[in-house]
Amino acid sequence: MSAENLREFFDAADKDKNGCISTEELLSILTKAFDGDRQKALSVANEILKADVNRDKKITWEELLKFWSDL
Ligand SMILES: [Ca+2]
Ligand SMILES: [Ca+2]
Repeated sequence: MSAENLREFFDAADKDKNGCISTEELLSILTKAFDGDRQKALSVANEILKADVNRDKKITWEELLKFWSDL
């Protein structure tokens, strides 16, 4: 995945456009991506939430980009 794809994912996930992805926003986009499979969405969300380094349950673009470039 390129940084551009990542940005698209971020913008799509950040529905209220407040500059960060909340746990709910993350679950909502993942559940949709996995055709309503909430179990799968939850397990992927748990992986992505590792990007939340300051543990405020929100992922900023900086956090996501850092997480992605460290993979
Ligand atoms: Ca948001
Ligand atoms: Ca955070």
